[in-house]
Amino acid sequence: MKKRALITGVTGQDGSYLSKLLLEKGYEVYGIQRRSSTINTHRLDQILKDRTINKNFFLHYGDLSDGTNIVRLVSEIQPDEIYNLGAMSQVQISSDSPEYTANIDGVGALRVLEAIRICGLENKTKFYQASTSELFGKVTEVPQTEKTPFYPRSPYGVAKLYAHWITVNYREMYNLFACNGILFNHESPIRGEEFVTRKITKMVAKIFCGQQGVLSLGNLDTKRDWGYAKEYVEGMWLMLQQESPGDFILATGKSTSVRELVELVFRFIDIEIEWIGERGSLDEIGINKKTGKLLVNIDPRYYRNNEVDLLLGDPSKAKEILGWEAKMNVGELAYKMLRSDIDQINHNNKILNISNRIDAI
Ligand code: NAP
Ligand code: F7E
Repeated sequence: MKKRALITGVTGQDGSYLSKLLLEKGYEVYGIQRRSSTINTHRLDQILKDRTINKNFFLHYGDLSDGTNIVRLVSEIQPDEIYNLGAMSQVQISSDSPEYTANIDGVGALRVLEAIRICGLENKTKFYQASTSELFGKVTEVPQTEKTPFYPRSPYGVAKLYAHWITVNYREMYNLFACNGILFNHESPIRGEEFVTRKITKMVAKIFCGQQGVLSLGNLDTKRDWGYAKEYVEGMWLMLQQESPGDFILATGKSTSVRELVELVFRFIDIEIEWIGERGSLDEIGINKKTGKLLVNIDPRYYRNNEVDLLLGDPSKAKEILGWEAKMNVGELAYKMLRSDIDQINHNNKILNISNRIDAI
């Protein structure tokens, strides 16, 4: 019998990488897809077209706000593993839709956990919750470990805090094999375009391909621990393969500011950014040092009221127990994303020479 995995959020960045990984491992993968008026399965195209694996891949319509739908799917599929990746995942937008975010990102996790109980699958189904470094928010120590106190700074962080603790509670109350993966930022060429890494690589790709554009950003001096999503989904799977359940940080252990990332990505296309104006002010701009052309400006719309200034994870526990370690550094990751964005718009086959530059960060 093939193992069966059920994935909420299957159409997202992680859902796509995780589906591929599990299919390669011989699983039957069942994904919950939201009905939408436009096609939302583009990240799954590769899988859907690949006949060697798509026969084990099944999409079902559903929504984390719909408890009866979740119960029915869990009852029909009888999954060995559930990965709860579905979420309204944009931190800033969670302030515009706090109640919706609480319902999906917080109570959504409870609905899945209850579905396992209602279906009597406590001894069969293992549960993974997509927890987040946003729980640390206004950090109380650096680097953050599994023992660092939480201090979320957004409706997203608070909703995920509920999901995190209800997962721990179901583990302790019902002996469920339930794990929280406290994942630090992880990115890829299929990262949503509203996240800062992809926003940067997409605009730099446009500029490289001769299109006009200025990169409008918010706070340049926040720092994130950025890793590669494809490696992180392997960590999710490893958590559910252990003898006993637990909570694990996945991170690279290195932090980079948005400003450094901007400089790095422009350097890949041979542009040196010079910053002009008061550092951290709304008037600060980034220009091409050689030509004086405006390339970066600050747009207050992207500033956050409750900014999370610094995230830096300590992945020692994952290394020790799971044997998991991030391999790709932020330079290689940014290059990979830029290369992919250029390939999507570039038809004149310019070659990017980035030798030595990845090491520059
Ligand atoms: P993502 O690309 O934004 O994907 C989110 C997924 O959730 C999409 O498939 C989305 O469907 C689905 N979804 C949204 N609302 C839903 C609802 N009401 N019911 C069911 N599904 C819904 O996010 P990601 O980067 O893959 O992240 C995966 C998970 O890890 C999320 O829970 C996120 O909060 C968490 N996380 C991410 C990171 C990171 O750096 N990437 C770090 C820590 C934790 P549509 O495609 O239809 O929108
Ligand atoms: O912002 C700053 C912004 O939106 C990163 C989600 O996957 O990771 C992600 O959340 C930083 C922040 O990701 C812009 O203020 C500056 O400090 O790419 P982001 P995030 O908020 O860290 C966590 C771990 C998750 O769990 C989330 O689901 O960049 N920043 N200027 C900007 N950010 C954006 N989006 N756009 C800007 O123009």
